[in-house]
Amino acid sequence: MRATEKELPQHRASAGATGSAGNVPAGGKLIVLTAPLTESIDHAGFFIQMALASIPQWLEFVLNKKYPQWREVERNDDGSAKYMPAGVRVLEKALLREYSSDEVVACFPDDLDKFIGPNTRVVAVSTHNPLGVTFAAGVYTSIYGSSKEPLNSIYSRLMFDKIKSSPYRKNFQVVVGGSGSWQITQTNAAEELGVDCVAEGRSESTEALALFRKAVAGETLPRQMHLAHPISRDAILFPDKRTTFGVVEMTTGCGRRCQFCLPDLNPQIDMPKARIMDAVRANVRQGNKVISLATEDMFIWGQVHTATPFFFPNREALVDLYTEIVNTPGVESHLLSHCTMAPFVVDPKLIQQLSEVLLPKSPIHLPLLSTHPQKKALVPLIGLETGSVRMAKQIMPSKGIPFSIDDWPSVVLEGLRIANQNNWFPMMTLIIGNPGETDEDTRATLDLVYEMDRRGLFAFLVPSIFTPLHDTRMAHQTGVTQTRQLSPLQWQLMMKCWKHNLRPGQYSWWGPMAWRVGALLMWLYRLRKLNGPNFTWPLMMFARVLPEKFLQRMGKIHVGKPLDVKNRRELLAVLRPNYLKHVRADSGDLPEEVGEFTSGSKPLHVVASVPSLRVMP
Ligand code: B12
Ligand code: SF4
Repeated sequence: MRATEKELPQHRASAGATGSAGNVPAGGKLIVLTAPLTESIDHAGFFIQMALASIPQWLEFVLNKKYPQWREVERNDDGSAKYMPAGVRVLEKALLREYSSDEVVACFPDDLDKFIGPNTRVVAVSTHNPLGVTFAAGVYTSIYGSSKEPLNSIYSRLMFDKIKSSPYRKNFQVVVGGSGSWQITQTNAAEELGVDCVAEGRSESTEALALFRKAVAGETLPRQMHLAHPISRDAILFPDKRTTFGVVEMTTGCGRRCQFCLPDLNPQIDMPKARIMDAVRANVRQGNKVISLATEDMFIWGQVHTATPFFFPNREALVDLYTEIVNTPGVESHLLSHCTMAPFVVDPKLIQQLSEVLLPKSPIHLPLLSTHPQKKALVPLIGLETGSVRMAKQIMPSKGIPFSIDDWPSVVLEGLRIANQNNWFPMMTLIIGNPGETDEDTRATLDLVYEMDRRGLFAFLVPSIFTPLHDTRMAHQTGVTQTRQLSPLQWQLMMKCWKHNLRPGQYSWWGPMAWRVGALLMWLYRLRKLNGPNFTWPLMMFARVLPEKFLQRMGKIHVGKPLDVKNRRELLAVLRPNYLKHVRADSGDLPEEVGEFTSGSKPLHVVASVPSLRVMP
């Protein structure tokens, strides 16, 4: 049973006394916010967090060797965290509408003891991927390990154990939120982790404040709760404290309506430029040198709810926003988050202009790929998902709009050509084992990957196993659930992607040999037992034990066949007139007859020029 408010010490009365961490009240803080260490660290770029989310514990030594200081975090004078994931910061801001800054603190898990005291009523945890059961994360640990849990999950559990074992545990309730909180409900892990309430949704909502009020009053919280998403730009809160990687929200929602996608279910909102800039400046003021705008698709910003469809990017607005961000004094580097492929084909000039603005501030160097004088590169995350048009029609019919999904492979290859020409080398995710996926679908995706290689195009291909995300349109569908269920072709696709990723490394004399020997040793030592017989020949292909043509003749692999691909001009030529009118004439390749299309008997005059010159406020 929980203590009632009467039994609890008066938290406000204790605000003056100081405890062990700087000016922390001896009775602890009323509301303590935290997030797993592996989601809060702010150095070495995005990749380190993605690695922590994907590798098992026994491979931690690799990270320790490469980044010996990865666990070292910075604190403010009072012991609170200098930076925290953006989700924690927004929650903190939401709470500060009702509670004073003496009552709320955001700290790293190691410092929880300093802030949790007899006065503490809520410990609120923000999670991104606490149990590693999401796509791309779980799959790699299960390929490599007996422990199926990625490092991220190990560190999350350590944090939950620490909260659970607090001597004041009976005085407070544990609330978990954030984009990964669903993993706790879906795996029924709340009790084991000591979580009282999983609150999914946004902390700006009135429900969120009501929830905290209840917890502060000592009332028992519901096990699960939904917090509404703001529907207007003005209702979104922007943190004025430093965020991990300088993450500042740029948009919510997407609009392309992929069936498996969770963020797409949120309202499509693009944030006002002035508020984005305030958050950028706040980060810089507090010592952040890196900024990253969080979005599902950066290209919709400036084109949400305008007269132009959102899939025709607002070139001027985007270039203006990014120019101002990277030119903000103190911003030394800028990282891209997510985007989509079709805009590369729609407006190559935008890509060229953004490259000029963003490349000098990109911290990513790809010496073997980039033509930039300092070998800088831009690496946004883009969903490729499948090369099979049949499968794409089922799971993501609007992924390539304004282009038809029938042209998806062409959109991917043309988009990637334009990207690579401008030193963008995206990280592209693929889903393996979609519900109803046939060998023919996997062959089609392999054809696309082989075609990339044939054309000398490059993206980091990150295959993952289909994970039904709760509430999505595919939430109740089942595909492949374990790596052992993968067919030989699905394994080949997985290994072909990784072979493709290593292509730049093959230019060195030692690269091919190191990978070949390493892969074979791993297979002999562990992987053949873990992953079963379907893994064997794809591994041999990856390790280049035998030439691919030879393996094909043996009937062990499928060597992708050349694809008949439309170029940009051909893609534009089949665009619907009401879409074509939004394509910018200065980006070239427009059909000759543009300007006069015939719609029935009536000629329709089309200005293929500036779709929208709206620059965002
Ligand atoms: C930036 C980002 C990253 C960055 C930085 C992450 C960081 N630690 O700051 C990087 C690239 C490192 C990253 C990595 C990964 N990411 Co990520 N990432 C994002 C992105 C684009 C923005 C996140 C963000 O900061 N949003 C802005 C803040 C304000 O929103 P928020 O966190 O959701 O917080 C709000 C609410 O959730 C709520 N809230 C948050 N915490 C709490 C706590 C409580 C108690 C309450 C009540 C409410 C609450 O209030 C906030 C505001 O209202 C999102 C997509 C998106 N648009 O959300 C994907 C996203 C969250 N990532 C995703 C994934 C899959 C990953 C990886 C697993 C990918 C991988 N395989 O490597 C890793 C995991 C990393 C890790 N350490 O766990 C998925 C999550 C899917 C899931 N969990 O089921 C998303 C949704 C992308 C997608 N399209 O699918 N990511
Ligand atoms: S394009 Fe990406 S963010 Fe948009 S709906 Fe599809 S998967 Fe979701």
